[in-house]
Amino acid sequence: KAWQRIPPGLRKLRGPRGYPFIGNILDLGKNPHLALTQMSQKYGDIMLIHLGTRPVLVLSGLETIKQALVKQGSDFVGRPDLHSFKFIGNGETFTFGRNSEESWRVRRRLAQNALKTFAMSISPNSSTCLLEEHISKEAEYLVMKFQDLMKEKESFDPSQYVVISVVNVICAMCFGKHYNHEDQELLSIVDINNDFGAVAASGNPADFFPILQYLPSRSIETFKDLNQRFNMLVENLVKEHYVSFDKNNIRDITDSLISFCQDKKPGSDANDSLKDQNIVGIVNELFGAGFDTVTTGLAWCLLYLVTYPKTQRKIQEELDQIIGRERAPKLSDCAVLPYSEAFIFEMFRHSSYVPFTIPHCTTRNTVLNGFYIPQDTCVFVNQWQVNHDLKLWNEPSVFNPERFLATDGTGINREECEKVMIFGLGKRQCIGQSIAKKEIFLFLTTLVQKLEFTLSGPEMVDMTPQYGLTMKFKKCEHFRVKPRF
Ligand code: HEM
Ligand code: HJJ
Repeated sequence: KAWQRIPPGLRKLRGPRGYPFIGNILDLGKNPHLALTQMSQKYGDIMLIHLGTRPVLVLSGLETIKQALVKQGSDFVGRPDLHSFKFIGNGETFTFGRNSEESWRVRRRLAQNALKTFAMSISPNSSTCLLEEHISKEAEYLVMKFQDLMKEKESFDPSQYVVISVVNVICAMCFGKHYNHEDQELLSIVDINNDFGAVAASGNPADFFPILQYLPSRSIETFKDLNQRFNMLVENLVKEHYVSFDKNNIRDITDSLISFCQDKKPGSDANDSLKDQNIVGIVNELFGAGFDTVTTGLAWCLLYLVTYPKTQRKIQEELDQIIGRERAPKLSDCAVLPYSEAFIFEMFRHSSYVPFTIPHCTTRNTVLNGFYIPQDTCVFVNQWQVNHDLKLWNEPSVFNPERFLATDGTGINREECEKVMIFGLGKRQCIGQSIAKKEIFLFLTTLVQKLEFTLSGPEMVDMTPQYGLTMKFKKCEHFRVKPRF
């Protein structure tokens, strides 16, 4: 009803006409990112659709998105109250929850600081940071494991091994814990082809049709079950930490959060915003966000390597030339390996495997580029559109890492990289961005320095992304590796 009373002088939003009751839900189809990109060409960067009876603002175009999420950041910082979000982390997450802005800010900053401390501190056993130490160890294990698998089988699916390695990196920082690659309990929880991303995706019908919430649904049941097991795993680890907690020996992120809870003075603001039970919520989402996104990114890297062997060779030539074969790559090598970095940016852009940000919500009545937008409007931000915008990119559908190299061939073109949108922007921008890029860079370069990746036959892989919060490709068991030296 707020939509009907547009203040004088302001423009009314346009969008595709929908059906009564269902709105535009059928228009989204199986690939909402593609459907909404196409619609935005007709209706513009700021478009209004209806999912069920609920109005949803869809933002496209890098400049428009910057205007909303950065320049008018506090107007767009909220999260909508979607049905599926209630089950994530027992409804205790600062990412999907609708707590007060104050409570979100305290928890977000706490998580950011804890991550930074336990990733970037110098390791006592070596001269590198903790993050680098964890990644190097896991990446070297993968190099061995892949070679062992080739002794047993014709070919294999690298994803299930990559996921455990990535989990081990985040687990080392959160819990100081290491899992065995054969741990079946963990594998059942962190299987990246689970239904988490399908249910938490922008435009999931169950979020917009209350009636669906009362009907039995396989995907929502698996979603609830997954979140429960996920929460249980984290809760047990946090409980163990309380037992062995020693305030003079803060071992990991969980300890640092416990310490924060115990230090705060009764009655202070932080006291209201962070109770002991929220610790589980915070580490839960660091764990969840930290493994799924990075594993999926690495899986896409491996897929592009085998699909574009010339690109793989160029990365290997760069590694041979700059680092040689004697020593392993380091995080600091990123600055001197522009082709490897360009490959990662092109993987982010071309796959756009996080097609939308997590949905946002307006916190007050606002005006965007002259359009009136009421408080509490659900907002989808189309990252896939930005990464394939013909106004920004030359031949966006072509996979070409060179587009990110400086024209004189000496380094990376930062201006081009800035146009890639996969971590969101503004106040809700991903807090794991720098850790995630470091992980993907070091895992990737360590693997391709030592191994050549191929498929066991031509056309053995389907690159079509399956729509979700993070988009995956179909499980592929046809990867092969050969040691390079
Ligand atoms: C939020 C992408 C890795 C923690 C987000 C968002 C995106 C994103 C698109 C939503 C932004 C928005 O709503 O506007 C990615 C990608 C990653 C990655 C592509 C890997 C390549 C990580 C890692 C962590 C992490 C490693 C933590 C260890 C978070 C958290 C939020 C978030 C806590 C919620 C922030 C908030 O709501 O205030 N990420 N992420 N992410 N990410 Fe990441
Ligand atoms: C999970 C996969 C999970 C949580 C959180 C609590 C915080 C992908 C984008 C942003 C990442 C943001 C966050 C995701 C949290 C997962 C994820 C899974 C359980 C969780 C845009 O993700 O299998 O289980 O519990």
